[in-house]
Amino acid sequence: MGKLVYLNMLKITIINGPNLNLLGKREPEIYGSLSFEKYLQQLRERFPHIDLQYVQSNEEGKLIDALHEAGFTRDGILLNAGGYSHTSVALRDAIASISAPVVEVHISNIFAREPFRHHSLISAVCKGSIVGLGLEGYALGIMYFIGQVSA
Ligand code: CA2
Repeated sequence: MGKLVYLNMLKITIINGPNLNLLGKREPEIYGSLSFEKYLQQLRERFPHIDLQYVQSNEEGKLIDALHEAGFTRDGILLNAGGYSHTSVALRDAIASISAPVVEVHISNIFAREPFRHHSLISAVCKGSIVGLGLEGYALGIMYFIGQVSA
C-alpha cells in the first residue's frame, strides 16, 4: 500500500523592520522602485499554495512580539530586521528563543556598503542569510522553506 502524504499549507511569515515601509518611495538606486505591498501581491501570485503573512514595524518591541507570535505557530519566518540587524541583542535573543526557523533577508548587499553594516548580530541564530539579491531574496527564502518540506 502506498504511503499517505498529508500536504498542509505551508505557513510563512515575512517580518520587515524599520524604514522598510519606505520601499519604492525613497533611495530606489539601493532598494528598487517597487513598494513591498506590490511585491507581496506578486509573491502571493507566484506562491498561491503558501499561507503568507506579512508584518512590518518600525519598533523593536513590535518586531519581537511578531517573532514570538509567529515563532510557535508558523513553519518559517523571513526576517529583514533592517538597521536592527546590526544593533539588536534583543532581536537576536528573540530569534534564539523561538522554534520556527528564521531566514535573514537583506535587499542590499550589506557587505558592499558601510563597514557598520558588515556585521549582523542576528545571522548566527538564523538558519541562513540571503543578502544583496534585491526583493527576489524573499522569493528565494520561500523556495528554501518549500524545499525543506520535501527534503
Ligand atoms: O538591505 C537591506 O534589506 C537592509 O536590511 C535595509 C536596511 C539597512 O539598515 C540594512 O543595513 C540593510 C534599511 C532599510 C531602509 O529601507 C529604505 C527603503 C527605501 C527608502 C529608504 C529606506
